[in-house]
Amino acid sequence: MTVPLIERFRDRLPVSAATPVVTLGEGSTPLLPAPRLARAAGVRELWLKWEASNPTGSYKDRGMTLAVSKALEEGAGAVLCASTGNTAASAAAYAARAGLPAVVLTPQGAVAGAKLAQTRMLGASVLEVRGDFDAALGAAQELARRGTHVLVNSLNPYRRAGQKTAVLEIVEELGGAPDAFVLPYGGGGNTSAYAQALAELGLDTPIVSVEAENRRETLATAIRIGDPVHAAAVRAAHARVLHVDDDEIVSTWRLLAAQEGLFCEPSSAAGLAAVLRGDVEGDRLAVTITGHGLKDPAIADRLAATPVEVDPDPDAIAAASAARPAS
Ligand code: AN7
Repeated sequence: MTVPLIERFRDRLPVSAATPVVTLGEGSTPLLPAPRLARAAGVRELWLKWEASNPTGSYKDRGMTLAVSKALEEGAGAVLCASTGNTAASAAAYAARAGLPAVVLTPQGAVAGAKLAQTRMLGASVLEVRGDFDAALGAAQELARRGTHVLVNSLNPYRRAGQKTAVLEIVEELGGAPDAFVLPYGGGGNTSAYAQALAELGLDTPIVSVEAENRRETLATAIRIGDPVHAAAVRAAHARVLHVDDDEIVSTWRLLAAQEGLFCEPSSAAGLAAVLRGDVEGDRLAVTITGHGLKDPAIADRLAATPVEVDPDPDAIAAASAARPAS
């Protein structure tokens, strides 16, 4: 099986021999060259860190393996999070694996249906909060203060410690730092985790964090977060914050699928959208693609080309198909 993230990076993580390792085979994700997109962006090397290949389909699993392992070690009775969907699914999966109950607070009506289905299947109690993500996170923090549940949002330092391993993998695989790390910016936990990794490695590689221009309304529901809880840490990390609008997110999301074969969820395309606009300096960029396209099938169904109806007849199929001559 894939080496668990906690084992691979044991010497760099706050674990001991007594820490139970709750793993689903997270981390060690592909780092893929994207030569066509590199040409389109005018950069020499573009590397895509395909975090969708984590067990629940997003990068959250890197932090969740550690947060849930530590919660179990510390004798927690339950874990709790607020989530736009991916943290929820990850918390539910690792809690199930650990034999702990998970309580998930979601902003009502603002979570992609597949993420909810995933979280429900994984046995979490899903509570739809009448309010936005910020309200749900506020309530989760208040409840966690009572000591009955361990908060596994990225405010939990173990989450960020786990998530920093994406940077360790990229630097190891490239044999050195890229010119910049580029990633989406929702709450900022991942930016903060990347900054922590760079500090520990003694690197001053720039981080470019890309947020939705309209945070409260973006169609990229994963990053529909009005008030990023790690804003101060993002500033302290000197991350460069850029904005992309929904049209740029959608066109990049489509390009990534059509030109590189990577079907991610829309929010995951935010970083690349800024790169394609030419706003990120450097010849060798590492761009993190955070979550899987199957997380949000409704938007793909709405925006992708519709199937054409044909009879089971080869001539009709040949006529209707968009087959191109081999080049
Ligand atoms: C695919 O699941 O906030 O800046 O509750 O799911 O570290 O918040 C998800 C965020 C990027 C933003 N890409 O990262 C949640 C949640 C995807 C995401 C982000 C999220 P942060």
